Amino acid sequence: MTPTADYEPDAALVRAMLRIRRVEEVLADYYRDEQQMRTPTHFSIGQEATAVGMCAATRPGDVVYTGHRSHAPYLAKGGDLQAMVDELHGRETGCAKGRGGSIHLIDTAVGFAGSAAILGEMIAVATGAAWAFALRGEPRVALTFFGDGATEEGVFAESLNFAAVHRLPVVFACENNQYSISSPLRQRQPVGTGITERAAAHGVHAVSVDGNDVFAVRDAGRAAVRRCRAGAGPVLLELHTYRWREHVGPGWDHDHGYRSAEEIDAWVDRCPIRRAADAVRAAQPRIDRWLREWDAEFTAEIHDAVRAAKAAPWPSIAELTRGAYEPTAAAAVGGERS
Ligand SMILES: Cc1ncc(C[n+]2csc(CCOP(=O)(O)OP(=O)(O)O)c2C)c(N)n1
Repeated sequence: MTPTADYEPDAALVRAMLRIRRVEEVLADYYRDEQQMRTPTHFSIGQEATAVGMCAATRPGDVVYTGHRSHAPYLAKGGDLQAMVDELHGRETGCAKGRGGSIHLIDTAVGFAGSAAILGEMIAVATGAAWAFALRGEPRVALTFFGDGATEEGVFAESLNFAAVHRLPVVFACENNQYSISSPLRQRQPVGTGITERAAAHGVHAVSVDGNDVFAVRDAGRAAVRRCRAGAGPVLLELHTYRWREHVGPGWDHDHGYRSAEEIDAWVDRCPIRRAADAVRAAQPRIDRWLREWDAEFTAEIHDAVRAAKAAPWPSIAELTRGAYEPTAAAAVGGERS
């Protein structure tokens, strides 16, 4: 892949979003057609600006955590594509050695510290990482992504409280796509009690941002990260965006009944990639040619990665069970029960 440094910074963000879009779209097709990826898979198609804008605001020493919607932040932070695709195929060469699947991505070499399936879990883990940075006096920031649904877990309130009390360098990036699976936010929370307001009530500096505007996200992310590094305490950014595909899996869900086809189409019209390309076109007239070239480059890259993943070795049973639990301990538990 051509280093993004070869393009000026704004175009590099368009490129990063397009790469995630193309990777996920091609993966979705394979997932549907071949059934080779035996892992629940939550795509971020339509939400690319949140991951790309926020990760662009971080430095290499900063760490990023996410929940189940993990591919986009993993790739935006520089996670290894082949290791992710291998992981989705359950291979030994996967970033979690084939044990974790889509929801358990990790690439510590680039600061992608991990993703996990338990809703809200990584909010606490990121807060803990930020606490460690603060205790050691390291000028590092922890960034955690989560959805609007995760803000309804108790751990969200506990983490914000702890981070505010200790003025921790943690950025809470809430990707508010309005739905927790099929439940709309407007039916889950009383009118007038937004996520930004709830964060502010915990003493956390909170800002509402257009999450489909990658430049607005990057700028808000930079301000948040700067604030954290200056010791001014945590920041929550509520990034308003929208998931185009079904909650989990590769398909569209216009006919599932919990949201209208018109609503989905209206958000597709607010495509973050097209908006960003439109914004840079005046200063960068070559953007349309680049988009075509990048599209071909990323399409080839992801097809190659899937081919390589299918040829990669499966983990051995010994490797898969190593560290999971000790058979002797399991036998002892079984013995007690009988
Ligand atoms: C503790 C816990 N409860 C329930 C679930 C099941 N679950 C998985 S994703 C999800 C909805 C998440 O919605 P949101 O946080 O808004 O993220 P989004 O999927 O919209 O990105 C739920 C309820 C879970 N994984 N963990």
